[in-house]
Amino acid sequence: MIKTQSNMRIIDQLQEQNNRFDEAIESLTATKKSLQPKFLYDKYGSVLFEQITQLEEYYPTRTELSIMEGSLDEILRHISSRSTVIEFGSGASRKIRMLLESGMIDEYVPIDISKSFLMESSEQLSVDYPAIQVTGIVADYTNELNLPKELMDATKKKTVFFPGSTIGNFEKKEAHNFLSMIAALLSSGDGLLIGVDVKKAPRILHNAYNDKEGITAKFNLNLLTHLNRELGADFNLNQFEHYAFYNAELGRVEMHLVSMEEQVVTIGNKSILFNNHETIHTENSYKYSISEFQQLASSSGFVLEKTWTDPKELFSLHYLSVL
Ligand code: AVJ
Repeated sequence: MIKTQSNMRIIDQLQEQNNRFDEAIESLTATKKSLQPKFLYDKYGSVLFEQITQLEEYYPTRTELSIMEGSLDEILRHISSRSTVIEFGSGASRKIRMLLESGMIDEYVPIDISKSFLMESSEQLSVDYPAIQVTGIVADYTNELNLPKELMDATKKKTVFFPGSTIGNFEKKEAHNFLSMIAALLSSGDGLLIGVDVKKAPRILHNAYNDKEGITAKFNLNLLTHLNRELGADFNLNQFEHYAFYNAELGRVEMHLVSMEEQVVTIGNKSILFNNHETIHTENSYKYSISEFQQLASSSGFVLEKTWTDPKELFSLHYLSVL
């Protein structure tokens, strides 16, 4: 456990998982090559994602923030005072500040896979909000998650905050399982505040994942740098190209890395053959119409309290509770 401020602690659950790259090797040696999007988030990947959120073409972050600003009082009315807020994939923690400002929250639990990023933002928040206990957890929440016992106290009101449409990274079935897991974690009267990207014109979606400056391409390619460093792989970044498109039939943006020649990549004692133009599928970003998401939420054990959206219905924010 790491402590720098008296109201801050970091619990690292990732350290124990020394096999956390086994999945990467397994999915790279499958017939259809893929890599889980969580491997996008090393330190530099988290920085690049922050840059993506500032891009003109990337509407989700800006739109979600504007929805939150416009309806903040109403959102806060759903959150019980003196409650604990647990955030999955906290990243730079910009949105959470709007909730912490309210003075209603006495414990904040950010959970993120990027340790250095989590430590920095937890430290800053504990300085800025000395009355709030900040418990940062370094973990891969797509695998099993063990929250500290005292957090599981059912008498303590809890709100889970899952912004940014990260739920879109999950397959439909997995999204259902993940939401059900959160519902099971909560007690009667607790809630989930979740941001979900909405289906829209393919051109807008296409541009959001194919920005002019090429930041999304860098973000995608950095995954290979991450594997080179962590696994001693020898991916040559000049021989792979970013490719992202909207798959309308499946309602998702797909991100791939395309091998631009026939080549062999070595990872440890494994040699992986890439055909020319063969791709590694690195991310899915599912989009949900508002009613599709509402149905998913109620089938996962939640009761819909309220949905907020922006005037163009680009993005949606939902407050769900458990009975
Ligand atoms: C963090 C998963 C919500 O899917 O839009 C941004 C990640 N990938 N640009 C998304 C991402 C490419 C982002 N999520």
